Amino acid sequence: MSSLVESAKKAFTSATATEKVADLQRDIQTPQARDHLTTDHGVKVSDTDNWLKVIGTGPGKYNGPMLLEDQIGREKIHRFDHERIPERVVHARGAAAHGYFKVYDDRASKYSYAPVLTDSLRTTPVFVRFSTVQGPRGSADTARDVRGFAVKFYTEEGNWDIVGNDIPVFFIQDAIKFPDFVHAVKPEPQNEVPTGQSAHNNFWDFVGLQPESAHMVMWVMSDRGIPRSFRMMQGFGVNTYTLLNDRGERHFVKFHFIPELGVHSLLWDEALKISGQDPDFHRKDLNEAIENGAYPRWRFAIQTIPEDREHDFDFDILDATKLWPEELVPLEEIGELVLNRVVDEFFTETEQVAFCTSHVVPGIGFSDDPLLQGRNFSYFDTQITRLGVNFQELPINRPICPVLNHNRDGKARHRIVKSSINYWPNRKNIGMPVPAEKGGYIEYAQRLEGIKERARGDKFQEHFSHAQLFFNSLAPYEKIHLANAISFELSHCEDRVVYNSYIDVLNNIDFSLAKSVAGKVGADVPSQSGRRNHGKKGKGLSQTDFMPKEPTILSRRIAILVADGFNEVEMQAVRVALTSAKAVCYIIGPRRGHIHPSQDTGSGVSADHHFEGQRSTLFDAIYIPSGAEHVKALAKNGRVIHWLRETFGHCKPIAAVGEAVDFLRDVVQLPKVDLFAPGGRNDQVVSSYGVVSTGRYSAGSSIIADIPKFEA
Ligand code: HDD
Repeated sequence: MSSLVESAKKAFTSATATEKVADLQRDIQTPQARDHLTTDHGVKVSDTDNWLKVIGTGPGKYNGPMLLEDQIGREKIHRFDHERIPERVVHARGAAAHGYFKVYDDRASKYSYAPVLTDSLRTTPVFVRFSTVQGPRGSADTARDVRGFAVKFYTEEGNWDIVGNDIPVFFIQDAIKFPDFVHAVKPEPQNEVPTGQSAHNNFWDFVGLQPESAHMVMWVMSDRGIPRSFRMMQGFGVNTYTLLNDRGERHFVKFHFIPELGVHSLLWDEALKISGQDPDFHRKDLNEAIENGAYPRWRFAIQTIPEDREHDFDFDILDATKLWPEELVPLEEIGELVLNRVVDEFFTETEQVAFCTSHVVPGIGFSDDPLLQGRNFSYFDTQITRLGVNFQELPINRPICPVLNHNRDGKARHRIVKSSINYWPNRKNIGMPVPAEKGGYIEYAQRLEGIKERARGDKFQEHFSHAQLFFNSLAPYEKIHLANAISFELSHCEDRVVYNSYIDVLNNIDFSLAKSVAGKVGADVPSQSGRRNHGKKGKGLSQTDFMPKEPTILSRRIAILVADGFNEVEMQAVRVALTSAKAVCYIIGPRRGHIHPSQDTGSGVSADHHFEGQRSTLFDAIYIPSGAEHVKALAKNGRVIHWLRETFGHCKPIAAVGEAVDFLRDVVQLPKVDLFAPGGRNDQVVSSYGVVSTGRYSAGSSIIADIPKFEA
């Protein structure tokens, strides 16, 4: 490691430092006050506001024509004209962060000799980019969609990329179908509608005719399609990879990331509203959590199958539309992924990061999964279009280990190799660089026999058994959400052929689901089941299987509604209790500015926002302190009443004390108001209810509104 990198590394606190962060310091510029502007060729610029022009010299100064000879003006405009690069053809909208990966011990060494998976003394730097799939760069974060979960591990043996999603299966089995799938889900070609949505004829037409999509469609239409936060999603490598151990044995493997905070979603009504109210909701949430020290964390797990058991299952383990049920192939947790540093510049890091499924390191390999093999071509190719052939030299993409070979030239080459030799073997045969004798990437010697054919294996023909397994495993309210989501989408399809065709697909999964959706969207209601539902359920499919061990409000956003005359002593006590449990509190008042407390209770607070400046959808819970005057003022404000009714409707906790309880019952008219604590005494609020858990995920205390039951 260079001394420059060493010294840059020291500049970081241990919480955020990784070798990659230090490596990036080589390219980070931090302008200081009164630094000079220069051109790109380094010449100081004294005026960047006026183009060089002819100034008339008649009576008074007047503007004459601008002069093309102004090389400074031209450079500024030319550089601007070329600022955009092609956005990703899918997953265009995303947000990313730096962090690290660590394994607990060497238990995975029975599967792999890759040190990143086995050496517990190592901390491997990572860069993780989350994304939506359908929408363009400027689309809203909370669209119903799959979320990308792409992890770049900067290992000492080279970069390893897991380019995964928040859903463990995929829409298609064979990479050759990807362009059709993407054309179908993207906005329609004649009018470029809709943006950031799959609710249109072409998508449902395609998936209706392509039953291999059935399983994945169930996941996307479930609550998984509208996560509360990137930090509350699972990540999956999706494809089947392989691990090679030092005895030369090979295992098939699936990769999983399990969020520490549990798996949580928005409600559809929230997601729709947030799309307009704060389209950057998820990217802000990621940064807010990291900046508040609530570092997003995932446990990393693997599922492995020894090579000789490949054909032991009633599904093909290389089929990406199938999962490996945990009952058959248990998860082994071997490490953790932590994100602890926001990016410094969006374009150079988040936009220019280039993931390739083909980037693996010794000890990790591919399988014959036909989706993965196609992906291994596609990603490298797409990066050349987006970023140029030297994309791996860009700071965010370059490995932390040495890179040296005889690849040369191409657009935007940065590295300068000082050598007369750019081929192998060479007459001098003196090295610089030679093939590695040890530690090189070794392909597994796989025995193959078969007939060259455009076809798919027999087990690739069955499409509904895992879709049924997923559906059966959902909690009753999750099933309702799923049926409502499909009904929403199909009601945006005008073509009767399209929505009728999808009812046939649903009827192969579950008769009652098909009937309920058909009834809603005006399709032909099936009179009998298309296929018997096998009735089996699986572990780890419902989000309810991922509750954190202890209920937590870590990083949850809590709005404290106040008006002049609130009880500050009580409010501050509750706020301290909430923030010490690591929730993030915001004061919302009638104006952004000073809010006066009731007499003798304090000196007042400064509101972070006013009632019209935010919406309830952007918070996980609300707390209203006591105070007669303040409650009277809140009661006169229609927006406040809307905040509270909406919060209640979205099944979120509402805490109220003293007069605020009566206000909720009499003015806001929330049902079940008898469940609110009579409250009022500060010690009661703080000591008994110091930790206000978010009710949707774990029933809280009696100052929290009851959670309405989901009913069909
Ligand atoms: Fe893909 C991007 C995930 C199938 C071709 N894909 C992309 C990204 C993610 C995934 C997370 C964004 C990476 C980033 O943040 O830059 N893709 C998946 C998963 C798949 C999958 C989990 C199924 C298992 N993808 C898939 C297939 C193909 C592609 C079958 C082509 C044959 N994907 C691409 C791409 C993208 C991409 C066109 C667009 C931008 C990019 O690669 O860098 O090459």
